[in-house]
Amino acid sequence: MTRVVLLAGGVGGAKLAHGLQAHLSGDLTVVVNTADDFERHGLLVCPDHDTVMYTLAGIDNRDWGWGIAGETFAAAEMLARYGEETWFRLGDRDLATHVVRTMRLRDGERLTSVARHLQRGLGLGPTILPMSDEPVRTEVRTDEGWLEFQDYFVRRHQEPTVRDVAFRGVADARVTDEVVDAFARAEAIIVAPSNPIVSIGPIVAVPGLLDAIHAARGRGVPVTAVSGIVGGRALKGPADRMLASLGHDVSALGVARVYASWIDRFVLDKVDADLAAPISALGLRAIVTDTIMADDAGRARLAGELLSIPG
Ligand code: FO1
Repeated sequence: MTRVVLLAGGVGGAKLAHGLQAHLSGDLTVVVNTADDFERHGLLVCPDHDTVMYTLAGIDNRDWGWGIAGETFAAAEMLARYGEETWFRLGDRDLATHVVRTMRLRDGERLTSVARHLQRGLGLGPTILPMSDEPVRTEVRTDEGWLEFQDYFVRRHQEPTVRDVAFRGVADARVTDEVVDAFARAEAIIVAPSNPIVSIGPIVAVPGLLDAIHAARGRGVPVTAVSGIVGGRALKGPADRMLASLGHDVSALGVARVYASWIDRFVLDKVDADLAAPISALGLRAIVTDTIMADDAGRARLAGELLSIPG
């Protein structure tokens, strides 16, 4: 069975991880973005990790793309009564994840070790690895000044125009031994159709991570990226507007350009077939297919195609 490392952010990453799990289970390692992580009510919330974890555990809320299915919000109601801000909706079951995580971190455990503990609790087959154990936090510069990521994404509903992006703390972060080992053992590396700027961007900005990818590529391990932009639009989230306001082409070609220096193949949707030639001109192998993961079957289909790209 092919040992695969998937680079993933939130919703798009979770769907492809779920599709790959149908083929791989234990041979799948997901390296997740932690720059969306967020302190809330004294607890550390790791949205991209938790979305992937809940999805692989089969308990994710499919309507929202985050949180746990059948969730209740009794604690949030009580927090509001005490005057706490609850615009970042934390469900009762979800809170248990953040309580255990925060408790263990406070006792000195590394984020990677805590993540593995939570995953074992949910009986996960695949491994989800934070991109680093040190904190990295995305901030976006808008006409209202710099905003923390969740402030922009949730409280402001992604409405402000993003003029610049920063990954606070990334210079002091470093790739973990577990991530280096996963890339050293990988037989294929896949980049999920996540936001190239604020989901995949922070991951490859962690010192040492791109070195690990280049080392794998030097051993002939192919790096295959899937476009999160289809027909000029992001399937979910602000990636299209963000690419535009940061001066990128809002297309599969624009995404391919962002990744071109460290990937080998680029998978784009059929509606963008005309972009295969300019993407090939970047020195990448362009692969045109149906990249829409509308349901479980679609997730497993796309994952199966990615695992069987010849050469
Ligand atoms: N997104 C929202 O739009 N509204 C929320 O209230 C919200 C709460 C939330 C709680 C836990 C969690 O893991 C994710 C949550 N998200 C919410 C999604 C989150 O902002 C995004 O999933 C990522 O940060 C972007 O990938």
